[in-house]
Amino acid sequence: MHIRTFRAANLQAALAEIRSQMGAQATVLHTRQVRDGWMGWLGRTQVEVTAGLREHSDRPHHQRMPLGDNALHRETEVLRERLMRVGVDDALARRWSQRAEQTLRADHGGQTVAFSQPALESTLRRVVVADLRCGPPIHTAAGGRRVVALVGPTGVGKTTTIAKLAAGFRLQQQRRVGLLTIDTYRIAAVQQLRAYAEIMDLPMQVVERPEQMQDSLRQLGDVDLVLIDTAGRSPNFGARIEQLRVLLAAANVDETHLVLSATSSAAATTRVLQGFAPVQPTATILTKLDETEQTADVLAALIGNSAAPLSYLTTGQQVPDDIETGHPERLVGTLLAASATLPAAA
Ligand SMILES: Nc1nc2c(ncn2[C@@H]2O[C@H](COP(=O)(O)OP(=O)(O)OP(=O)(O)O)[C@@H](O)[C@H]2O)c(=O)[nH]1
Ligand SMILES: [Mg+2]
Repeated sequence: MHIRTFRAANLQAALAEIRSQMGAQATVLHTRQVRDGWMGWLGRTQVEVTAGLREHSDRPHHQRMPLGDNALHRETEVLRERLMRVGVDDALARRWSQRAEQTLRADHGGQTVAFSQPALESTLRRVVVADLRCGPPIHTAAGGRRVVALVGPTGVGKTTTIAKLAAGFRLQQQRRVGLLTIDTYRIAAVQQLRAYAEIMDLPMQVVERPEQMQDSLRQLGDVDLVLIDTAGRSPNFGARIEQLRVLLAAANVDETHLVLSATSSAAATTRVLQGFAPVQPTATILTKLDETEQTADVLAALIGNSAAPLSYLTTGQQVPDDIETGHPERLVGTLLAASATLPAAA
């Protein structure tokens, strides 16, 4: 296979260059945004596209996915390029846009289809929604105690999200909520949670060792929901993850929500999902959606790693307001809105 890398001001220009130099049978292997200039400073953003051209002997002709695929409708091709411009990788952009086209055709059951970006966008939402699992929010019942832990890397918003959840359950659903922290590494971490407990008048316990857990849970009293805050862990330190697993097992947790920041790269998100697998997360919380319009990376990592269903999304620092239950439409909407603000494909 011949492989070449092209840089251009935008994806359209790069694709045109690839077509003219390698022909319509070239396949896009990889795209990324790069900056020229010294160490990326003071430079312009450019698109770097790596394209390949297979030899005749590489694989049968009918398996090729040529760049100028006639199989896709022109508008579908535009949608695919929009998705790639906001960071969706080539394979996923192709799969999503193809399925959006197929869904649109199926909707019309053999009738003539009016292809347009809005029509394709609305079927794309359904395609992505089917890929991205969303789960129910925490279920509490008066009189039945639910124990829920939030785990994840440092600084992703675990404690803030616990405060939002506690306020929502206490103030809106009139549930009795208790807080418990096993984050005893930093005094400030305990104080941070204690401040919320005091403002909301909630019982709180601090647990250092697994053998203290059951006693501390009892001391929280007759609560409907226990929210457990944990120390941020690097997914690379298996021993720390194991300590966490043992503490959560001692609490007999009903649900473990893995907290991820929407601002993380696909590779970092994948590392977190894999590193935290031993604690067997039952749900995923995506935070800091207000800080980024680029949700492609995190969406691809969630789908690619079959992450536990999305339970909540958080959208700012304000306690208790900036939290919503997980719904994929918001994430897809963000993705499409970002792609709409970029120059339209020719
Ligand atoms: N923009 C934005 N900031 C958030 C959001 N959630 C939390 N934060 C901020 O992120 C920072 C870290 O939040 P914490 O709740 O302390 O994070 P943590 O995961 O408990 O951190 P460690 O306990 O140190 O691991 C704080 O400044 C929060 O206000 C969010 O949805 N959007
Ligand atoms: Mg914390």
